[in-house]
Amino acid sequence: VEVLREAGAVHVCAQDGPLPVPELHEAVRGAHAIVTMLHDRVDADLVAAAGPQLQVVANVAVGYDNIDVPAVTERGVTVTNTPGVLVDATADLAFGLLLMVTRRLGEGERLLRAREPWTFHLGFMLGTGLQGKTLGIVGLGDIGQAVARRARAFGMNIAYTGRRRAPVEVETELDARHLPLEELLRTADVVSLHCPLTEQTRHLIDAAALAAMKPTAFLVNTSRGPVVDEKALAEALHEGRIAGAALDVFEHEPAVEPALLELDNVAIAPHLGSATVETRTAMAELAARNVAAVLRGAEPITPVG
Ligand code: 8YV
Repeated sequence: VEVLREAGAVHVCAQDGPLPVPELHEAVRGAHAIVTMLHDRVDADLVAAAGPQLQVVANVAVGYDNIDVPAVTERGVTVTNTPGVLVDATADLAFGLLLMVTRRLGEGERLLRAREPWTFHLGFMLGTGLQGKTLGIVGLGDIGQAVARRARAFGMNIAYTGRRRAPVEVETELDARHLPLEELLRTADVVSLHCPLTEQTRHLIDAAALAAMKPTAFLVNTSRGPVVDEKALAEALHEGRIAGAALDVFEHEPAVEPALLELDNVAIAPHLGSATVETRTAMAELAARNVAAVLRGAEPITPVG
């Protein structure tokens, strides 16, 4: 807000979550810039509601599936996002959730908090080790690579799939094998999703994809909920067709498929990927600097589209 105030008058219209569409449209009328978050739908109607003076929409997120980018940019409005600054926080969270499910940390904590009696013995609450296992990454962009680096430090092997091959230096550094999705699903011990949500990736992990995974494998999703068919995932977990899941995002956020909440082999968090003071500050500042750049007629720092 401080950075924005140097560029013009600031109107904070939704501090604690998204506004319903009519209120959002009302709130943006006359704005030259709009700062948005993942649950704000940005489309031709929003641009029309703002008016012809609108110059920039700055999304405080790396993902921008909430924005109809062609519809907005073809009306002469710049769209920006916040890549880079949230890479480490999101990778840390993905790895934390992975450890939480493979080492049964949530389950153990629930047991203690329920004041259940317990006795240590050699077979008590055994989890799954990561050393020597294969991490299959769907989308080896900045966040996927950061997760792979953490996995290497834990002794894991890296395989990945994606539309494009990663640069040779990245493949070499991570000793990463490029595989078709189907083969990655069949061979990985952990499948971690780091792709954007697009029409091609919606329900990429459906019942058939889950059936292709090993029964001992874990699924990690810190990308976007709709990349996974949540009902199919709940069924696969319930029937023991995969070993567990670690989820930071949900298909119908903020709702969570109730069946997932019943399962002990699911670690869940409420979309906390980038939620550190340092990272959210950096994201907010980058969004504000994008707005300031466009309003003074300069190139945006991180444009989209
Ligand atoms: C954001 C995210 O905090 O950057 C993204 O795409 O999912 C999160 O890091 C969230 O989207 C808020 O807009």
